[in-house]
Amino acid sequence: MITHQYYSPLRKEEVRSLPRSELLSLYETMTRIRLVEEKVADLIKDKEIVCPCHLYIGQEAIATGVCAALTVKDYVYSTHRSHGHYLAKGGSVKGLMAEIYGKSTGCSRGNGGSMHLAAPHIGYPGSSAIVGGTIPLAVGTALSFYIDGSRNVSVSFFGDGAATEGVFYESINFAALKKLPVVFVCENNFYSTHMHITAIQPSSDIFRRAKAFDVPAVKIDGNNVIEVHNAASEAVTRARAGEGPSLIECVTYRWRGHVGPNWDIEKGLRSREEVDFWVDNCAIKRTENFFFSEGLMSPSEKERILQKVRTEIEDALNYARSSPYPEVSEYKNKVFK
Ligand SMILES: Cc1ncc(C[n+]2csc(CCOP(=O)(O)OP(=O)(O)O)c2C)c(N)n1
Ligand SMILES: [Mg+2]
Repeated sequence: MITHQYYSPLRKEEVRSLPRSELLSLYETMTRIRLVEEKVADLIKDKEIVCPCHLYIGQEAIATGVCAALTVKDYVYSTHRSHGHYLAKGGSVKGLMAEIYGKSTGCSRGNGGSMHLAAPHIGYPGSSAIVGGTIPLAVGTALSFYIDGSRNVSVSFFGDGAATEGVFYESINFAALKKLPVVFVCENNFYSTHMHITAIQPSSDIFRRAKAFDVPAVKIDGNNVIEVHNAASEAVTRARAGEGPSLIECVTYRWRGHVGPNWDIEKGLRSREEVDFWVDNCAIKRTENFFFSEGLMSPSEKERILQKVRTEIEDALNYARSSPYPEVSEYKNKVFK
């Protein structure tokens, strides 16, 4: 897709309605996701990482904007493209890297790999490789929050491809019926593996389908972190007030191929022109330019954030490389006999 019908520039009043510390924190989280993912991409190319990784580069503003509207008690369910959601929810870079290396110190004790991250203590019960598979889990969690009378919220991240799965419609139906505290966040990056959305779905407007269930739904610029944050905050407020689910469709683009570090241009799956358009529309660059022009971040503050994140990544790599693999006996206890 070379047009961006939902492009929405950062707006002064909206940005300035958030405290500066929060704005810098949004920038830091997006930067952390980007630098971690770029490092993972390089290490796959070097063949040091052999675990299949679905990189989140290009989509950082969505996980960041949504998770900043949550508390540690709210739950987030992720997908095969899981690293960004895990980091934005507060997962440690060490836990992620060690998991990707298959080490016992990983967040899933080396048993899950990139697609199966779990960190319940930070409200990240898990991600799964089964497309659409976590949508009903998020709804089930919302049901348990409702039964317990808690005011916690459950979030389901899923892709445009997952919106073609029957389980999505069953889940949104049940959530709407019971007015459950769940926020459906559809990351429409136009592609499901190598297939463009126009080749698979009769309409590229996924949000309109939620309206059939009387669920409030919006379609927004997923590369505008403030717009994502505001839409998520509204949906979370509604959910906490017992007013039921919402759906946010975020328009975005994954820079790299479906899995791994390549760009998918060389295979003829998409054009260089299309990729360049979206790289120019980088959420982090847009935020940075705006913050600089409004005096909300100085070049030295940016440098401090970059340095902090680079150090975290170096420490995480040392940790992952020097950690042991899980004991073989551990696996024996985890299979059905
Ligand atoms: C139930 C199921 N069907 C098919 C697959 C193979 N598969 C893995 S990822 C993927 C594409 C998912 O596309 P989307 O939901 O848009 O997420 P994105 O990769 O764009 O983040 C497919 C078809 C799978 N893992 N699970
Ligand atoms: Mg997709």
